[in-house]
Amino acid sequence: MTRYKPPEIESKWQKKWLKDKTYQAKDFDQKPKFIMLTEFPYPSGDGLHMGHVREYALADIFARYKRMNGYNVLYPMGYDAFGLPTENFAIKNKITPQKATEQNVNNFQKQFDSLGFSIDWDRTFKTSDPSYYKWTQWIFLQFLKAGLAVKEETLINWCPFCKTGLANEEVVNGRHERCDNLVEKKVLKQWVLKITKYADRLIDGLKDLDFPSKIADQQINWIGKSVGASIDFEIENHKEKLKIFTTAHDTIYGVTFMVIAPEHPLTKKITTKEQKAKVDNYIKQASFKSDLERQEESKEKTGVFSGAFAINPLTKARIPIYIADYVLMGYGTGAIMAVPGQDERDYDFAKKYDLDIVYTTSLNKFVNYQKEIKPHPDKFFMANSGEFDSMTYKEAKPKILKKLEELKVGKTEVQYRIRDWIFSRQRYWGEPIPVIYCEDHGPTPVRDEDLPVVLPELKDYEPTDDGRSVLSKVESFVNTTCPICSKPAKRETDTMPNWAGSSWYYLRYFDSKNDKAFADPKKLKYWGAVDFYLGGMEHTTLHLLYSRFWHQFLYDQKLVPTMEPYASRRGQGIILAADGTKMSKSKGNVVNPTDILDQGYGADSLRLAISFLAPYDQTTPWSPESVVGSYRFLDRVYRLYMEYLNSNDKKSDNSKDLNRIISRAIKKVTKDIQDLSFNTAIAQLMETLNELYKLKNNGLNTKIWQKYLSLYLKLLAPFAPHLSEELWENLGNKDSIHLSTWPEEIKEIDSNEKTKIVVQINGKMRALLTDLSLDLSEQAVKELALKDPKVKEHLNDQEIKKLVFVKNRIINFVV
Ligand code: ANZ
Repeated sequence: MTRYKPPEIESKWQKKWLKDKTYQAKDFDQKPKFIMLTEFPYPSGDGLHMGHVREYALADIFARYKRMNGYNVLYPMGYDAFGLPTENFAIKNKITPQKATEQNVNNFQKQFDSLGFSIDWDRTFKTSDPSYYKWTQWIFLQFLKAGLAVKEETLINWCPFCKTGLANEEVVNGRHERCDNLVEKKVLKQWVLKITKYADRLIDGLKDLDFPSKIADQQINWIGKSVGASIDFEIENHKEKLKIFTTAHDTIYGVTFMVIAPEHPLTKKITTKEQKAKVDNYIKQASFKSDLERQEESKEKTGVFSGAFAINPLTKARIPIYIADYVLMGYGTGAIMAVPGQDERDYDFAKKYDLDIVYTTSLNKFVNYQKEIKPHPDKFFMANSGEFDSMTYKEAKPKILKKLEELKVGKTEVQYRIRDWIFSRQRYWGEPIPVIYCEDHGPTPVRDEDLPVVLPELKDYEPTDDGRSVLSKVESFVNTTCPICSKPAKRETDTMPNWAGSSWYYLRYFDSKNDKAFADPKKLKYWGAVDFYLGGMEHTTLHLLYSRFWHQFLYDQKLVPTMEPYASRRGQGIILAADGTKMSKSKGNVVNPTDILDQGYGADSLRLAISFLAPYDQTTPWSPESVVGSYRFLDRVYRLYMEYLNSNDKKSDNSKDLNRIISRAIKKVTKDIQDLSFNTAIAQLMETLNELYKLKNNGLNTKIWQKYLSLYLKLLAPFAPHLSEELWENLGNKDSIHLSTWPEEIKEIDSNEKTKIVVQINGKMRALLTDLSLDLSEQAVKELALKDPKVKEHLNDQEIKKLVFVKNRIINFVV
């Protein structure tokens, strides 16, 4: 008997699928469409890793399942090719990023081809293809024309190692998420995208989406909407007002000092001569700390008196203004009113610098506003608060706001934690920002017909130290003419961040070769929103948020038909090394999928193993034995089918048992796939195989087993696509199993199961036959019914003109 040899079987089918375009998604097909999207890989020098394989294998199972259920499935793939890692890889290997990308993509493609995913490769692209980034640039210009892309001088995060500015989202725990180096602050003129204008929409839009609450909450917290008030405090001997943001304006009678951030524009202005030396020194110290360090609750609060005083608009009290780094410049107005009787940080600060504390609840002691009063404003009574004394906080809050409004010193204000998206990068390997500076016309968009602004190939592309991209040194790139007046002008030399190309890539799959538009509107309409987006949890506040923003903007521009890009999102878990730690090259514990294939186990075993490890959304260590286990299982499948194919048994009858086993498997596997419970679906397939093995000892009647072995193969098909296709062909099928239909539930024949049948005469119920075996024939039921006394009575020997029979349910005599 032949042996199961995965490499042979797999390469045979991989070639055939590609040639036959088995997984081609068809534009405008009559079938309902289904888009299975996964995050496209960054083509790094390391190739596909196990995390990729998990993500793409899980998505592939679902895509195949949907295809067999009659959907026009689009499972696309491309390459997110621009960005820092490739540039750094190229520098290290002394090649150009263009060359590095080509090499890496070829390598990835080989791996992809050997894994047998049901991807429609006709739609693929790289974000670094000029034919693609032409449209990234074009979309940027739509932002520019709508006033949502602007150049601003701002304090930004700067990675001194990568020599580029960064977005807030790219800074994790004070470090650059790509290279893990500490981030500095730097003032630079930068392009920013006004994502803050979409803050409310990005929160509201989540309501209609099928996102796990963990993902939705992370986005909501990141946006950080906070409704409060802004209040202007007069500053003694100064014209300027000190504007603060508070969510606790009802504590205003308890304000005993003010705090402004060291970077606040008023800091230098209001500091008195006597305090100047101390303040300057403090500002310098603060500049070395990250926002994170400054906000750490446990850290001892530090600060310095400015020498200036503010006036409380309600009590007219004279209150000292301090400079302290626990107040951040990047939030609210960069200044606060401090209420040490109700705020912990303010309390610690007051204790340290011996400042007054006023308690404004009737309890006359420290009560935490955020934790206690805010959730139960009706349970606390005001005190030391003038005319508002003895009201509850709930009553007083709107009244105090009204008073502040009447005095024209305060108003309702909404603040967001999210910042505008810093969009300039001072690195080479990205999309050039398509703007031209003309002396007469200022920053001017490149004309549509002149797009793309092609990134010139450079030998020397390493980043510079002067805060400008290396492109600024390339005269042939920089010098151009103004699109309006044709006078000599200069190009913008900053490039876009890595997140630009991935903010709209899914739309390009609908029409990846279009050179007239980013996609044909009719195709955009046909495909609509992504039905299911599987990806990494780490992208929740980066790519996933950015692309929702771009999509909402495109919707506002009437360029896409749906308000949101992704109808449904799930996050898959991370694969750890076998010892439970993160896989990393430095630790030498990285498992390479190609090695597993090279050992001869095959892609089917690898896919099965990785889907069987744990529920799809759980972080789980890799287990090397699992591939061996999966291989053994598939080998047993193979041997069973070979034995069947060689059998010439025509007598034995296992049909009842086969029916029972397979009908249960259909039910369970179908439900599990729908619930994304792939590991239990696989467990069921293994169990079913064991049952089939037991049964085969009673014979392998070729007439009976053909049907059930076909059904079993269909259930196995999404998980082990190569082997199931091979055996399907062996069973005599011409067309691909992956284009066949998913098994419908078949009725379980259980010899012990009983049923009842209603007996009607001319449509009226006359008797009920109980305790009958399942699936009795018409003749058998008729005979039983005619013996029933009630039926006899009502029939009264009349001639039976017609008989209506519904199996297991009704028999009706028409007389
Ligand atoms: C007075 C007060 C009294 C406050 C009280 C709280 C409790 P959320 O909810 O996160 O928006 N705040 C405002 N701007 C700040 C900044 N730039 N740096 C640090 N802290 C800042 O928090 C709003 C509260 O955070 C504001 O309300 C302000 O302190 C502080 F019993 O004002 B509160």
